[in-house]
Amino acid sequence: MDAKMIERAKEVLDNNYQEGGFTIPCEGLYPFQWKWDSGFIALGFAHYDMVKAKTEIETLLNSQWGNGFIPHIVFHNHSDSYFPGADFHQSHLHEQSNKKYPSTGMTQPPVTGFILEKMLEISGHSEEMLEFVQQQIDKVYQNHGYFYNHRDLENEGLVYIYHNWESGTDNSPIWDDIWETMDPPEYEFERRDTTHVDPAQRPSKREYDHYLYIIDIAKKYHYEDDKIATHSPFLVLDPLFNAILIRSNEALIRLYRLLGGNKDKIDYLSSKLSLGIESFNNKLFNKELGCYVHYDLRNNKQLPYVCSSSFSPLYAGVPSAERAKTLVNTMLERFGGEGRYLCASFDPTHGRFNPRKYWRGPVWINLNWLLYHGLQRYGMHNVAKQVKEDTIELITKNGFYEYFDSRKDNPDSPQNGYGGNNFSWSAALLIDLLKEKN
Ligand code: 2M8
Repeated sequence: MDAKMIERAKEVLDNNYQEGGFTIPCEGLYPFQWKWDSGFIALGFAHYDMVKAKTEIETLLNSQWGNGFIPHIVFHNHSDSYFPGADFHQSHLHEQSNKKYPSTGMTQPPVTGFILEKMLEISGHSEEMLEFVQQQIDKVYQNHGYFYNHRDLENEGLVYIYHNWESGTDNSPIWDDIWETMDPPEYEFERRDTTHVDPAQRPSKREYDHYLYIIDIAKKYHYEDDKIATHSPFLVLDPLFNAILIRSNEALIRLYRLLGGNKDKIDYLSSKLSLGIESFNNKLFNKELGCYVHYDLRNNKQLPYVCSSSFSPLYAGVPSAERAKTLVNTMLERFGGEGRYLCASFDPTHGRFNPRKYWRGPVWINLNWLLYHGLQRYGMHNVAKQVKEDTIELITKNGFYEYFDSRKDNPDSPQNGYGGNNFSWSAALLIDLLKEKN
């Protein structure tokens, strides 16, 4: 069975691979290269086609801007099947943007650091792969430098995001609180996503108005970070984004040690890492909820909601052993139980939970993959095993969907897979989970 699933997963990835040397998340719905998708995709390829895995990373890093920024979407190709495209985002407005590769002017969680380390592991620490790491690592380092130089307003080792699309968890109910502080104009535009996917599984038109409005503000200031920090109504410390940055710092430190030399870079990353962990625990932990939460910098307050990102700091070694137990209790109490797959993307006990809609409740494979490894890191092998088995079962029963219903007996439909089908990171991460040597 595993072998058959791996073959099917490879087919999904190979079909989504494009001539330009990058892989689309899925046909129609997402026709370009996305930053964090590309990392997970490279991890899947690394198990059977290292050339494609390396190309995926190289292609993404080629789109880097002069200031170290790496965009969330790179428009390598033309496609009318997605809105908003290159014409709307206008990355050329930023002085240091990459004029060869049109892109968005926002970013996404920086997974590339830990992905490079994973690729090296999978290659069996081959000379060839080490050489590849040597060629690419400084670009990733510069990307981290960009975050600490431009996105860490309080110099606390935590970086902000200025748009929900930067979080990766695009229409999480957490953002509802921020939408309440805004009143964007009604935009006129043609949605493309809802021509590929049932609108009940996608964000609303009004939510898109907010998304577009924040981009318009950033464009007005030519995507300059200090102006965005002053004017964007959305300015958030996201636990998932910061956990990924810290985990990638850790990977870069280990990789630089392997390569030898680079003492300044190792020292820099180490100081940001320890500062980040300390601030994370002071600022983003919510005792009443027993987990990490988002922090709204614009209004100086925590956003007190539990979502799958709340547990992601496990992956970066942020909590103490005791705090990690608290986190897992919170996860099991609210998200677990007989009738549920782990781990819903938003608190199933909360009124804003929606089991079918995008990031407002369904299970996402990339979050499960991060949680699985985070739980392993803390020696919580039973819960980790459950997350892994649930992930495999969801894909095996339903197919390579983008997201899944967490209810085992779904009263709405026997089909628990939603959003796009033949979705790349669901395939890539399934390969990684099944190939893992236990
Ligand atoms: C989704 O986001 C894009 C915008 O970036 C969209 O809805 O159009 C998110 O799930 C995001 O995390 C993901 O990277 C992207 C492509 O899979 O799709």
